[in-house]
Amino acid sequence: MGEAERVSGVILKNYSGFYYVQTADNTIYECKLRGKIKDQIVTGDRVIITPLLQGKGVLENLEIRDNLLYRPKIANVDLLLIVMAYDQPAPSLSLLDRLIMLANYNHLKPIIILNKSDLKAHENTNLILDYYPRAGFKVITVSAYKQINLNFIDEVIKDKIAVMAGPSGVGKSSLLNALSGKVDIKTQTVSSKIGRGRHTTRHVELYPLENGGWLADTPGFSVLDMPVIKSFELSKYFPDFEPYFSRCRFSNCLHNQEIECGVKQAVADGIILSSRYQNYLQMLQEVIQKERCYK
Ligand SMILES: Nc1nc2c(ncn2[C@@H]2O[C@H](COP(=O)(O)OP(=O)(O)OP(=O)(O)O)[C@@H](O)[C@H]2O)c(=O)[nH]1
Ligand SMILES: [Mg+2]
Ligand SMILES: [Zn+2]
Repeated sequence: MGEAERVSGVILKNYSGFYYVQTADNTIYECKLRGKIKDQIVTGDRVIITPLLQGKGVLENLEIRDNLLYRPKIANVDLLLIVMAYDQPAPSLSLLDRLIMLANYNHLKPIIILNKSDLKAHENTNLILDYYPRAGFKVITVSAYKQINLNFIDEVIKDKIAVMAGPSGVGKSSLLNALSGKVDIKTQTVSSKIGRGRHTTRHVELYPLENGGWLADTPGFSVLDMPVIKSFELSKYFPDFEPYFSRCRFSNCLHNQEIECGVKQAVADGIILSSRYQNYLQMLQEVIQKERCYK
């Protein structure tokens, strides 16, 4: 018998010494590492394997990564699905704006998912529905519970790797269950939660979706600290502010105390959502503090 064909695949998870690799024909192989590989292999990595009998395989090589997120540790992520609920819990605009900033900083495309569309919209939900699509963000309203509009999420994820982020109880695990159809991921009722930071979901695993593409249910960006950047760079991660930069008098305007600021004018004119600008100022303070520490 000749040498087995090598094929490429994606790491779905790494569990007790085995790597679970999905190949183009949708087979999942349980792989051991070929001894010589030195790189750490993480979920999302594209790899080359040699399939053996009975779903086993040998992981031969790691292909070049597009990117690597550290928390959770996952490679080649394209999209950040920022999940909020119509209500229960009410959407947090500050968390939303922070996650959008972090997605842009990490070169991930942010997609806003408003789940629980079967409930009456909270006023913050109406603000999101009104402002964010106008500001150039993709907003998808769904109900995991009533299976409404889930195909829109399938369409954006197609052939891409997406991770979810959002507060506890918005329905991330429920969405993954509804989208993947095959896997049973633990969900938890809001009322049974005790305090903050208790997550049902801890491991990093990619779930293949029916139409292609992968979704990870993880605590998402568990670290929401601002990155170490120059304070005047922060606003470049606010794409909806950008059209107004040319009207700022100073080229390194922080859009804070300066006179003649296009961004502040756009807020005053009701073009930029004022909560979004307030959240920018909050993040700016954190960036400035970090800037001082790292000087
Ligand atoms: N009304 C309604 N409730 C939903 C919907 N989707 C999820 N829920 C409920 O919301 C609660 C929380 O859902 P989960 O899927 O556990 O939420 P999660 O975002 O994964 O929460 P963590 O894992 O704690 O981060 C559960 O009681 C779900 O049944 C929906 O579309 N409509
Ligand atoms: Mg969950
Ligand atoms: Zn300005």
